[in-house]
Amino acid sequence: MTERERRLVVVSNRLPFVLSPGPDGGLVSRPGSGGLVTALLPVLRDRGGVWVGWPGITDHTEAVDAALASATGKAGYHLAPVALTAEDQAGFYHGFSNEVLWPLFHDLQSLCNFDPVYWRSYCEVNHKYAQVILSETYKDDFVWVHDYQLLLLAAELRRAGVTSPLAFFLHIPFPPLDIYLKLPWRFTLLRALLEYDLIGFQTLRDQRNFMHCVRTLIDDVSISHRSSQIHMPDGRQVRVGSFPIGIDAAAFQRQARSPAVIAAADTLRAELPNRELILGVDRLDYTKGIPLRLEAFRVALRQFPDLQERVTLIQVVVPSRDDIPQYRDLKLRIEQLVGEINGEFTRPGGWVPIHYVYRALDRLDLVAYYRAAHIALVTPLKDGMNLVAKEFCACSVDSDGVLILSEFAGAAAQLQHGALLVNPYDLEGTAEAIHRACAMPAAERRRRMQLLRRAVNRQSVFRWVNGFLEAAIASDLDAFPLPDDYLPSAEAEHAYWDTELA
Ligand code: GDG
Repeated sequence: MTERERRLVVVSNRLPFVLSPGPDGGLVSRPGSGGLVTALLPVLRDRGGVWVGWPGITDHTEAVDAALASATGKAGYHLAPVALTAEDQAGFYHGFSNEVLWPLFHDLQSLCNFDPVYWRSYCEVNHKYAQVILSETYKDDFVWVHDYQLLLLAAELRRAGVTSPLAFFLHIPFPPLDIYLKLPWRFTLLRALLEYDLIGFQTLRDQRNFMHCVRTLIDDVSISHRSSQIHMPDGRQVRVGSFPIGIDAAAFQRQARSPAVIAAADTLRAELPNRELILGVDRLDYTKGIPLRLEAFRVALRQFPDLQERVTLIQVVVPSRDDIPQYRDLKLRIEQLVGEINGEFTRPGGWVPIHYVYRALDRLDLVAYYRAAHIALVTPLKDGMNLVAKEFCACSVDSDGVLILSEFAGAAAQLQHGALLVNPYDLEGTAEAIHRACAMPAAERRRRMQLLRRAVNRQSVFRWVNGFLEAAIASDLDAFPLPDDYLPSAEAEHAYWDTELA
């Protein structure tokens, strides 16, 4: 391709579009406009941009190309699909990404399946993404790669001769050295990451873990500037930073105040009158700590009988990765616990302690749950950030909600002053936090929630994009300016994960 104005090239596992069968036998596309897409859209449109990713369908047919061509027209930026076979998906995505990197990076190495076949598939598929980038981009485009599925992409691009700046953001945690060391491909992977020019993490915790691994495992580099620059033997500098992702808080707030949400939230509260509503919303994932949360809730009901008939836990679990055995087992464990707890405490008057919802909600219903809930129980065992915690705060427009948050969620770094922090492994500690939240005086709720809402508003997803791109510019002499009208947009209507990075 010939040279022209530098564009932004976003690369993620999935394209921000969902393709599904249309009425005429073809495919129709539904855009994703969740937080990340909403925030990147102005930049992609202004500079001209490309989004590279898998379209979500393994049979790559002309119908896929046609649906994407039409989606490109509507999106205002170019969609470049990476064609993956079912075998690729099995080895690269379900295998190496979700049975090796996902559990390992969440400190759960006993759940890892270090199958060498998975690793080979991961290498091959990263190569495929690189091929699409090479054919779809110009020499000076700025490439921003997202997440753990694409750790090797920069190394693949460098091998093909790419010299332009490459940036990477990891949405999940980076593990401590002693856990990272378990990875059979630890040196190759770390060296590959060092082919990026800017590496962004969610929190300082992750950044420090990464630097500790580099310092210990890579002997021909030197580290300076308070651990934020790595000097490579070939003279290159790799910059490292933490960029906590945010949400489009204004859009959530606006929707939480809409008549449709108010009506739906009123209905929810009316169906469960005089109850303190505690909400959990999670993808079906063992990192989210759902079984321990349910156990903590059981301990709370046993140790604080005043909570009985006063609280209802609404636990929404959104189906995810159910072709992986651990996820199927997790679902059974959750259902068993819900059954046990409801069996133990349900009373003839109609009180059922846990309302269990196993499906994806549409955005309006999700926001209505956030608005109706008095308490959010967000207790992951480890989480890169956790957007549910932030969305709950944005939707608590009357400032009367209480956030109970795991200290192992990345979000705890920003929300620690307003939230009740808990160790999710400490059942009695979490039970006490539930009791404390239920008994919390209105003035304290308000004070805490106002702190939380300020933090969530301040650290929006727009600020995140801005901060990341500014850091990228600093490592690059050619400026990559943001559009003048870079502002939060009004809409973010679709599910976040199923259209973006899942
Ligand atoms: C990864 C990292 C990091 C949930 N239920 C429904 C629904 N959701 C939306 C929420 C939220 C998103 O899904 C979940 O985001 P999380 O951050 O909580 O978790 P992951 O999916 O694991 O995301 C995480 C994130 O990347 C971003 O960097 O924070 O740590 O693991 O936005 O609103 N959306 C709809 N229906 C539901 O039922 N529509």
